[in-house]
Amino acid sequence: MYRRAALNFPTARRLHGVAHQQGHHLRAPRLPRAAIDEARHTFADISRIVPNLEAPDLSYAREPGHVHSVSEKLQQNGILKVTLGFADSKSQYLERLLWSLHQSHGHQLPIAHSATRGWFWDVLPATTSFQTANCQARSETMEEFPWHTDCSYENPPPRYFALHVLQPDRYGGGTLSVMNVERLSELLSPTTRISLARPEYLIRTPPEFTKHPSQQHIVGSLLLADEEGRPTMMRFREDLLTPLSERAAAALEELKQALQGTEAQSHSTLHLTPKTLPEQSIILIDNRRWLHARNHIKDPERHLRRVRWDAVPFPSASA
Ligand SMILES: O=C(O)CCC(=O)C(=O)O
Ligand SMILES: [Fe+2]
Repeated sequence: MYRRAALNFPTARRLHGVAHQQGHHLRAPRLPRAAIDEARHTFADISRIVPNLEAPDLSYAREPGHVHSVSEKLQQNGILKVTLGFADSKSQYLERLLWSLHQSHGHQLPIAHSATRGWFWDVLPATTSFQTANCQARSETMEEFPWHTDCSYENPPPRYFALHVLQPDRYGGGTLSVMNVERLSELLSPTTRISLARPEYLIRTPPEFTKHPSQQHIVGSLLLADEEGRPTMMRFREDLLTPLSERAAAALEELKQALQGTEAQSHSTLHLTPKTLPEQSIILIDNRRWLHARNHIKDPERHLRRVRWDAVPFPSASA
């Protein structure tokens, strides 16, 4: 049976509940302003959910204690921020960190994007020179990206990705938002959760990423439970999906509604503005436990560098 999430951050609902009980025996229950604010903004209190580690210099990428903390936070929270104390225009810290995670914590190394680009991909609006010959990828536009996981069409998809902020958007656009899958799934009906976990979805590969002409899609599920049976993992990118049964279609519809609803906003979403993610910061994310989206870019020089690693199977998939 589905159990309620045992997350280590309080939920707004729980706080509201406590407030209600406390006020019950008072004639005119009045909550201190701060408590109301806290209840309303609990999930949005980014620093409590996204741990921050400092890396004052490049040597930290190989420092066992630091690397251990990165691995541990990724496992616990599925998201963390590293604040670099130095300029790193070539993302050497990330490169070395990924080697360390591979050597000491069993992470698979990234798959190279192409012979010329190696592990890294520049998320940067481009007009003329594209990173894949003559083909503009979505990440080279200024468009918004709706909620998605990265490489949902890959088998196996990467478990983690990181974005190194080289130039935040200076004009208020390009905000990266993240949504916790476990909390999102709490908003879905049990029937929908069961349907989303069935391998009844066709997931197309976008043409610019087709590696083998024979493999232009996979068939699999969208939602996956962890060892304890909690639906904590998802792969999703709406424009690539075709449901293969009626129940799959109905479940997808409910998921789409939930993603657009205000409850998902307050219950499970964080907005990582440049204040949270300034230049020289890196956000590392569990691609299965958090969906992400970004709004329209306003600064043509906004520049993030992306890497994805640790490809592991999303079990219900069948090719
Ligand atoms: O630009 C961003 O903030 C996110 C980009 C992204 O989601 C992607 O490249 O897959
Ligand atoms: Fe993405």
